Amino acid sequence: MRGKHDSATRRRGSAAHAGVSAGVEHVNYLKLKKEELQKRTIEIFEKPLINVTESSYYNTLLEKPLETQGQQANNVMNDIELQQYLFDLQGYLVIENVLSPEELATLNRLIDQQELPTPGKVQRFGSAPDGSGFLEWGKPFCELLTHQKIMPILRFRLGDCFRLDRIYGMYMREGMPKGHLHADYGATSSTSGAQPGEYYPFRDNQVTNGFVVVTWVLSDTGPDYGGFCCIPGSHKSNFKLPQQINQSPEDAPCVIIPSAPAGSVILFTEALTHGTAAWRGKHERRSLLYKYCVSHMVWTSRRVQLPANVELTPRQEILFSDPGDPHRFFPSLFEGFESEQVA
Ligand SMILES: O=C(O)CCC(=O)C(=O)O
Ligand SMILES: [Fe+2]
Repeated sequence: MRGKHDSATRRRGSAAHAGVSAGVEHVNYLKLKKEELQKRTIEIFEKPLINVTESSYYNTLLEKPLETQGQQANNVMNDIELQQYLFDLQGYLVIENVLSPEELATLNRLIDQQELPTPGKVQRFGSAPDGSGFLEWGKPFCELLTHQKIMPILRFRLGDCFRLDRIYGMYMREGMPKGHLHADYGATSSTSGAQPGEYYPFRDNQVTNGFVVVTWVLSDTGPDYGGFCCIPGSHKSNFKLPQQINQSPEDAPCVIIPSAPAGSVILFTEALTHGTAAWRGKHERRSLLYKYCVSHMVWTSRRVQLPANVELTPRQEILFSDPGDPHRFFPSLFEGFESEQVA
């Protein structure tokens, strides 16, 4: 809406050269007087860029806003709009305090009970496919599949229909070496010579992104310890990763190890150039990775199997479906599951 000041400016015939056509105001900012320019600048910065509550897209995503608004004002990372912006900007997102200390202790205890071999060359545990991997180790692992904190974020990335493509845990002991930086889509991917696909297109105000990894952090990771590392923003890069960064990522300022205390979740797109930094922590690294993709995409021809000993919810079971065209051959994870979408 035009303000009082705009019409007054026009009436005076000042140098503002403001005009309105089809509801859009045209202003030649170069010709505005200093005070007028200052006032407009302040107005622009005070106005929210997107009014989330009025956005119909947002309203279709959530029946009620997340438990965020007001109630959790001090936990800004619960704001879905902020999460959306940062995930798109960086290609990854860390949300702290998603797991309670009790949930964390339970998951770690269940892993301890497995008496896994000491991590060495192999840094992975509980992988699937084949089989069900660590999902068979108990219900708490299955509850993470459709955790209410991650589902709205996955919906932004993957739409209403997505599947669980693969899972594995990662564990590391002090002194274990780094892994190579890589991206599964885009210029840096090993298949970049193939027919170009669309790996991170942004169209019609929606991100369509095929693969998202959800990493549940069960012990502190970050710059002091090692663990997940990445090049923020690299999911949008048009150029292949230069050799010198690939060879010594630890010397490249663009490679970061995001800080993620135990109980956090790290979400990242597989189009992001990412990897595993050498582990320097005195404690064991423990993370659980759940990899989701849009329903019509697959990484491998094998499937994660339903765990035989844990009863899943109908919504969780959808994640194990064979690939299929969204909605036509693959059901929505949100329609009919509204009660599971908010706390
Ligand atoms: O968390 C990590 O160490 C990175 C794992 C990884 O490369 C991946 O999930 O694709
Ligand atoms: Fe990876």
